Amino acid sequence: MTDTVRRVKTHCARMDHGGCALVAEVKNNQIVGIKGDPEGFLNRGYICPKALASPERLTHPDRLRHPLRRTGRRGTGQWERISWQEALESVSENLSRIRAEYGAKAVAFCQGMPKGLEHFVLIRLANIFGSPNVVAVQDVCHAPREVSGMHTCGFYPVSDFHHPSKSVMLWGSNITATNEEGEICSMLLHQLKQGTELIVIDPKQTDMAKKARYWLQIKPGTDNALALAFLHVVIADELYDRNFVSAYTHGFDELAAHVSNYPPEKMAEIVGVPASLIRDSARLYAMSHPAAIQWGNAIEHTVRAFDTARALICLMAVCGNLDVPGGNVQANEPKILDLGKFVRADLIPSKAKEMIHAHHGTIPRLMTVPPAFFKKAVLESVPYPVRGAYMQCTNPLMGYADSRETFNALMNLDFLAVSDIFMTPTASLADIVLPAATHFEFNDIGHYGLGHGYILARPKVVDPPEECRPDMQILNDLGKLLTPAEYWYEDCNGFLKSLLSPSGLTYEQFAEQGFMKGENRFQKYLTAGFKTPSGKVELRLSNAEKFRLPPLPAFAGTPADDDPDYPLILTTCKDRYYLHSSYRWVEKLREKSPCPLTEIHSETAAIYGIREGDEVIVSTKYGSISQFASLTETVRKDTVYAAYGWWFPEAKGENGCEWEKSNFNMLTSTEKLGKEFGTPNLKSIRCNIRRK
Ligand SMILES: Nc1nc2c(c(=O)[nH]1)N[C@H]1C(S)=C(S)[C@@H](COP(=O)(O)OP(=O)(O)OC[C@H]3O[C@@H](n4cnc5c(=O)[nH]c(N)nc54)[C@H](O)[C@@H]3O)O[C@H]1N2
Ligand SMILES: Nc1nc2c(c(=O)[nH]1)N[C@H]1C(S)=C(S)[C@@H](COP(=O)(O)OP(=O)(O)OC[C@H]3O[C@@H](n4cnc5c(=O)[nH]c(N)nc54)[C@H](O)[C@@H]3O)O[C@H]1N2
Ligand code: SF4
Ligand SMILES: [Mo]
Repeated sequence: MTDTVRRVKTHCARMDHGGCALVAEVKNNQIVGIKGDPEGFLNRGYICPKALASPERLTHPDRLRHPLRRTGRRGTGQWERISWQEALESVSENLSRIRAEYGAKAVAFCQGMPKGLEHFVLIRLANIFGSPNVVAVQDVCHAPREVSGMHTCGFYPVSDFHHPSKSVMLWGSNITATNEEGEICSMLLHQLKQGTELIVIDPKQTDMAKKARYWLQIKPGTDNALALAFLHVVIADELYDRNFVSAYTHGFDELAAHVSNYPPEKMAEIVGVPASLIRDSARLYAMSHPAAIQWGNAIEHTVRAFDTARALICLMAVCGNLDVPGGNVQANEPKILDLGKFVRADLIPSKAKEMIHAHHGTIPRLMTVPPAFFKKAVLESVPYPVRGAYMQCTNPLMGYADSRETFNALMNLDFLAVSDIFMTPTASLADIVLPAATHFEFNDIGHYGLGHGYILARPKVVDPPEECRPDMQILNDLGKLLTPAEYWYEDCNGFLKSLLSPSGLTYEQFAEQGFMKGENRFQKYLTAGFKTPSGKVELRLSNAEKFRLPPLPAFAGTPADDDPDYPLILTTCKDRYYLHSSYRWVEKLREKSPCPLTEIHSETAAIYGIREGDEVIVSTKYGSISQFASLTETVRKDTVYAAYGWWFPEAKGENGCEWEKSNFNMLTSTEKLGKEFGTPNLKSIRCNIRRK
């Protein structure tokens, strides 16, 4: 055994979408030091507290280290240790039995936030197995932005921070805390120093709101109303890009007539922002070309996700900011294997018709099942029964809306296998639990399939502990048991090799190079038009009637109705020290954020007789939770921010680690869903609050 310190360059991952280049110092198979790599093309040396706590993530004494089989009743915490062979055979036998009895589509393959290549290997397994049902969290994470983009302009318009923008509008995106989209905020902060103007649309005074020229403290859930008011100003003041609009848009006159109904003076009260501020911000965005809109989760955390995303894409388009450097661009992929080929989409041509959500009339090109519809299939057999599930990298009991319903669905499955690194509330309900290796413990590739135009090398740094295995390896082995072996590789390096093969690079050469980026090509529409039915940006959707979609983005009222019993508005943002429900068990992070805090304006708190640190009960029509009050001036007086993702690993399995007590999703519901994506309201719910 050597005791010299090795330095390994890799990229951070699995604590958000990843992206920061890191240098890890390794001694005796342990990470002993970690820092941001000054040469990182995205982060230029930046590293956040989550990444600094990485080593503890790997070495925690309670980490899962062996496959487990349930012995007592489901959820009672009784397990026996079994071998990998027994575990894989049990998963394979159970899923095969369900396939024989109910058909392949009765098995769901579930994944949370995409973390690495195993996400796509899971889709591949589902496709080869013959199930159209990959359940993911895309209903509230990116699909509304991505798929609305595909229908409107033929691509997913991501903000381009690699080139200077004259102005940037951060719309419901807390980028310095979340590194949303893996577009590291270091690049934006650098631009601000060079004079880029900043507009922030957020109910909370975030770090970036403090730096902004204009901060619009919007009432949660009214983003589409505000975006329409922006469009009104841009069109009424004739600030739009005439040449672009006349040559490359479809339905401008209809949009113009439509948004004349949304003047700032009328919308000001709805959105809770003064009309003059709306006008000034819209003018600044339209007059500083190029400009980027960095849009976050707030766009897609309400039942109005589609109209909101559409209104913002129309705004990008009429201001001439689509696919120009420093605007919102269609990223060009490097020379690597096409996603469809990687996941073997060819093997399941009927997927779009057969997947669960097709029955619910969701938007075409949404390819993962919204969790609300997955639960309906499990609990009510609508549109057909789903009886088994394989879950990896996800904790649905905390992440899906309506946790009580999720609990019932998980309890109602005939078979549930969960791969995780820790015994989470969800894993505690499984029949088989598989101990996964995680970041730093295997060769991986980051940012594949995310539409940002680059992939990042994540070479292995240390060996995984005891029996932990990379999900890619677990799936490759399971694939051989469940489906014809010819579709699988000798080991999981086969996936890396095939992905990289068009580039001609081996994984080692790629890792040496660090990343691969597509070429900088902009304004592809000049020669190729837009990939839409009309070949133009569809301000008015030409297929609206066919797909039963609203042809123009509209404001159809707030996502949740007013309710005198619940006079306040509940919303949330992610904790900068955790990823969703993950890592509450990492001491270094827990010290920074020890307990669930509900943020409330000091004046509102005074009305409700709430003091700093009081234990409070936050209630909605759907449920109640307890958290601790944090008094602040940074949120609106009518809005309460409850913390999201809280369970208590230290409760050691008792009552599933108290998954109900402070869990935000006890307060959400699937009663009302957006038609296009099956999205529930996560960010604009009526609530009340009292001292416990
Ligand atoms: N109310 C509310 N609900 C939300 C949101 C919100 O803002 N508010 N956000 C939504 C969004 S944007 C998303 S993306 C989803 C997130 O939903 P999930 O992705 O399900 O979120 P996590 O709670 O982080 O669960 C991830 C799990 O993966 C495990 N894990 C970590 N690394 C590995 C690994 O390498 N292998 C395996 N097998 N497991 C691993 C972690 O221990 C953890 O249990 O939640 C959504 N739900
Ligand atoms: N630390 C950390 N980083 C993460 C994650 C994490 O869990 N923790 N999750 C990762 C994932 S999967 C994702 S998708 C991204 C998400 O990253 P973000 O898009 O930044 O997500 P959020 O923190 O949910 O919300 C963003 C902002 O929306 C504001 N907001 C709340 N309600 C409204 C509203 O109604 N309208 C508007 N305009 N704003 C509102 C919040 O105050 C917050 O500042 O982050 C990724 N990075
Ligand atoms: S911001 Fe994200 S990618 Fe960067 S160091 Fe932190 S967790 Fe890693
Ligand atoms: Mo997400």
